[in-house]
Amino acid sequence: MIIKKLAARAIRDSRGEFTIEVQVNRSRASAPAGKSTGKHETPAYHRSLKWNLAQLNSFQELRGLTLARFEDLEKVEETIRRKYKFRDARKFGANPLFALECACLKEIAREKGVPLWAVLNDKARKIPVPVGNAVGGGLHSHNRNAPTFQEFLVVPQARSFRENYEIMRNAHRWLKRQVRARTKNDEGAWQTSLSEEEVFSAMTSLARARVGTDIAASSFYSRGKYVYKNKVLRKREQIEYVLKLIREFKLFYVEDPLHEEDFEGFSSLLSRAPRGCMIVGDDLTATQLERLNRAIKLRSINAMIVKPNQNGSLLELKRIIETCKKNRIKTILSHRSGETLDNALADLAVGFQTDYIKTGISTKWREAKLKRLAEIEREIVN
Ligand code: 2PG
Ligand code: MG
Repeated sequence: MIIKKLAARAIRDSRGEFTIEVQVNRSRASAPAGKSTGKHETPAYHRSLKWNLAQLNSFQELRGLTLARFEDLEKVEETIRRKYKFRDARKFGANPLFALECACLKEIAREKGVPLWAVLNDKARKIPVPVGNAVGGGLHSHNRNAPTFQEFLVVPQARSFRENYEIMRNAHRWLKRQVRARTKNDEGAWQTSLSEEEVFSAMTSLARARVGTDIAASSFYSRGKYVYKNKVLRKREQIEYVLKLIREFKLFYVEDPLHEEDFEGFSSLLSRAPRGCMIVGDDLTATQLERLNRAIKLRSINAMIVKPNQNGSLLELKRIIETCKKNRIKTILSHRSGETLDNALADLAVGFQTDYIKTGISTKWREAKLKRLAEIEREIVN
């Protein structure tokens, strides 16, 4: 594939905010946007969205590049480094870099007549298990009385993706009444006024699914304490509280139980958590290899969220996922709370063979990824 046409434009995401879409020849890709962003994420843009759009629209040096496989993204990154004298292409901005690289991969796939996942790994056979956000609180909620925890997650237990999707949809439907919800939040999860414990309690009766949560603890951590609606906990108390919830509600998946700098707190929690319970880093690791290496050294996590636009470079994403696999850390490829209709996340999860994919359950932005996963399952089986 030779880059002939390169264009970038601003489009609106699911929250109605502007984000970037990049077109390479006939393929387009876009980047999502987070709200509960980690402090250590790669900045979304170099100067601004406007600056990155102008740069991409006049980027002559990228035109004429020949790309045939995933590893050729190195040519794209090298061209960016050279033009701007950056030591690292990610300095260009995570969103434009990710959208550009993803559009290149889509165009390679289109020209070859293969699905996108096959450009990453044509031997991929496993469809990741979906982790679906069913009930929400924290920063993603517009309800003042929402629980402090950000996400209440359904982790279905069937063998096939088709069945898993069905389980998640049923759980989402059933939970509406259980949590007395009328509206959905940014990710299509139900908004509720119930407490953390009440939501977990409803979720324990779900059939064929385990229960998870994204505590997103950095979002309510202030001056050394965890500030809830109705209580304030110190670090030690927060660890005890999370352990109590894990035991009482048999939580299978716990993301960001402590704030984003507390590698030690994560390790003491992990060392006391029941076997098989996933202690997941998101804001802690922020999809950065150095932070993953630190988490490995300190045994802080046994699972990690990987968000393409928390990093920007798909080459680096591959290194991160490989490092996780080598160290028996489960991987979860994840959407953002502000999403576009791009469904590439599904192909990336299959291509990278991550263990899980966190995509939400309801609304068209989340369904785009889930429907694509169902389609990939059919492509792989046939
Ligand atoms: C998270 C994400 C996605 P955001 O914290 O895991 O659910 O939120 O995109 O707002 O960072
Ligand atoms: Mg998170």
